[in-house]
Amino acid sequence: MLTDKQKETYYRDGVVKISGSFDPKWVEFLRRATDDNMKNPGQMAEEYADSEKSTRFFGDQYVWTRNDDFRKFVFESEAAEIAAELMGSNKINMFFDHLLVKEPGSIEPTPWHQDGPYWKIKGRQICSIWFAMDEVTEQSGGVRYVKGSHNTGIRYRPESFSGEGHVEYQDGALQTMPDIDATVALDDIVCYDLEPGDCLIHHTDIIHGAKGNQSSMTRRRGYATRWTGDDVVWDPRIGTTDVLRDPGLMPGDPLDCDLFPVVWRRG
Ligand SMILES: O=C(O)CCC(=O)C(=O)O
Repeated sequence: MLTDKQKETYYRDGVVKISGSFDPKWVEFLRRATDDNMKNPGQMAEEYADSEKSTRFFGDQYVWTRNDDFRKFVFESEAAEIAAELMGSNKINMFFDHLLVKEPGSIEPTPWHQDGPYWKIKGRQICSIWFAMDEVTEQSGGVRYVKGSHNTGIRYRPESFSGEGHVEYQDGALQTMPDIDATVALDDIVCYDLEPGDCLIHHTDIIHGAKGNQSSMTRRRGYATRWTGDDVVWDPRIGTTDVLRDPGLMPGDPLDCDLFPVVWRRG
């Protein structure tokens, strides 16, 4: 499903764009599921933008646990096998999914961050597949990445997506994210144009963020699924974000459970 060059790009840059690996049917399928979810959001849904200043930047997580269409994508689409091939894993768990919709005119940027520090898991085989439901450009809020930043060994303190700073995620051991726009050369920041059905796969430790959606017409609907491989274990650290419910795991346990099911196994 992936070329050697795509794998090399992922390991070198921390992110790779994949076109043509998903059946095109998933685009309409996920668009419908997204609309349904936005009308009937779950307990983890959030509005990241201030409604007095901006159109919506909507997020919801663990949508696969409540919505049969997202569940179908998680269990039946090409995603888990792509993750297995990329990470060279014998099994793949679904950690969680995250719907991220920036409506035209939504001014709220996605802050620069790494995913790993937010999450109660550890291991190297952790990736996200960000599936584009729309044409996406940097101007419409395409995700921007600092190439190679997954390999520095530095982890930065998580920050709230809704502009409230570090309130929720105090962990004195982690450094504050530097001002990436002011300190990183533009050549080291990559943002791919995407067509509906394309996806980006990124490593858990890569620094990434996004501008608001400056388009006046085009929605930016992304569905990020988070996948883990053989070496990943439960690691409920201070300063990490809540999961949907207690998974019943002990620190160091493999993730296999109802909340983080094994979706693919080499066989
Ligand atoms: O869609 C966005 O704006 C941010 C995506 C992101 O941070 C992620 O998928 O990890």
